[in-house]
This record gives sequence, C-alpha cells and structure tokens, in this order.
Amino acid sequence: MKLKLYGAMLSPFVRKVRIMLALKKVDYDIDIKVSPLGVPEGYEKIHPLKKIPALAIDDGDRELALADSSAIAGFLEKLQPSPSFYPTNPLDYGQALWLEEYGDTFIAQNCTFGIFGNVFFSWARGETYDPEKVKMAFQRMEEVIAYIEPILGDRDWLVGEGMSIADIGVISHFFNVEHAGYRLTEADSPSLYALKKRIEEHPEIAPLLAEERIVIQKLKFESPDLTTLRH
Ligand SMILES: N[C@@H](CCC(=O)N[C@@H](CS)C(=O)NCC(=O)O)C(=O)O
Repeated sequence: MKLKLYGAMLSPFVRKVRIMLALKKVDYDIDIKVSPLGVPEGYEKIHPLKKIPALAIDDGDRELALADSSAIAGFLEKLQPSPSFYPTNPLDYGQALWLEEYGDTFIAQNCTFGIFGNVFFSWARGETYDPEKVKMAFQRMEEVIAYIEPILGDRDWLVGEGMSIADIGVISHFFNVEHAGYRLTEADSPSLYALKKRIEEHPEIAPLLAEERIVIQKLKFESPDLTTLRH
C-alpha cells in the first residue's frame, strides 16, 4: 500500500495525521509544498476544497484520494488498528469524536486561525498582525480552557485510559499557538498544560515537533511575544 500525504507540516490538521501515522508506524511519503499559501495545479482532484491535509492511497488494485483529517484518521485506524485512537466504549467513542470535532472547529477557529493564522500569515504577506484580533482569539481560548479543563480533571487523557483522537485533535492547535509566540503555561490550565506536555514529550511525537521547528527556523519566522495580548 502506497500512501502520500499532502500538506505543510505547520498545519494542525496535517499534524493530527502525522501523529497517527507515526504512532501506528505506517510508512508514507509527504509533499510539504502544498499549503494555504499555494496548491499545485490539479490539486482539486485530490482535495476538491484545495485544503490540507489530503491523502493519496494506492493499494495496487485501487487508487483513492481522501480529504479531511478526520476521514484520513478514520481510514488509518482501520488500516492499522493498533495502537487504537478510538475508544471501544460507545460513550467514550462518541465523546472522542465530539472533542475531535470541537478541535477541528471552535479551537481551530480561534487558536489556529485566530492566533497563529493572524500572526504567521500576516508575517508571510509582509504585514503586521492585528493585535485586537489576536486578543479576541485569546479570549476565545479561555472558553476552550474552561470547557476542556473539567473534562480532563486529574486524568491523563481526555477520554478513556489512553491517548485518543480527542487528545490529538484538541492539543494539536496549542502547538500552533506556541509556533505563533505563546506557550501554554501551567497557570493557564494545569490539566491542559500537562496533556500538552505528555504529548509533546512522547518519543514518537517529539521528532515531528522538532521537524516543525526546523521549518519555522528555515522560514526565518521569528514569533513575537504575545504574552501582553493574553490578558
Ligand atoms: N476540517 C479540515 C480542515 C482543513 C483546513 O482548514 N486546512 C487549512 C490549513 S490548516 C487549509 O488548507 N486552509 C486553506 C483554505 O482554507 O483554503 C480537516 O480536518 O482537514
């Protein structure tokens, strides 16, 4: 089976998929040139919305292009069930799907697009970011923390006993906040901070984040200090 992932490494949705591929030890090629800043001619045949990630699959008999990180994640789970990212208990399963969706929508909207998107893409366009928009996004981040913190409580993972798609789908966006210039602290949210640390220190995940930091260094993007916009 040949797999080719399309998408720049700084995307939280590409990160979700790369984490699953790494933990499930599935081999793949990656085209990191496809990004929100530009997609190659014909990319709409792979992803009709021209977004990232997309996954081209060739199993010898059939070729298929999958769009959307959640669809790709579901495919990877069936392809390589171990380790599993989807709880078996129906309630846990439902909650994991919801939290992934919450990550893909509200958290993405504010943490990734509102904070990282504003700062990074303004920089990429040679413009300065709008601090008011970033400030507002930080306020929305507070809502995320207020919702997630009690779900997590003093447990290691959001749902069930191990890392699930919920943990990856939620935390992925906080790495974008960090790339933008704000690192979540224990004071912000003790349980979310601990979850992020657990994920970033995971031996299979740490190298992926190191690769992302190299991308940022190569781009010569210097993240501003966003601390003053946080409160
Ligand atoms: N729900 C989608 C979201 C994908 C998405 O919004 N990706 C962004 C990059 S982080 C993108 O490609 N944006 C370009 C665009 O919207 O044209 C998924 O989970 O794959």
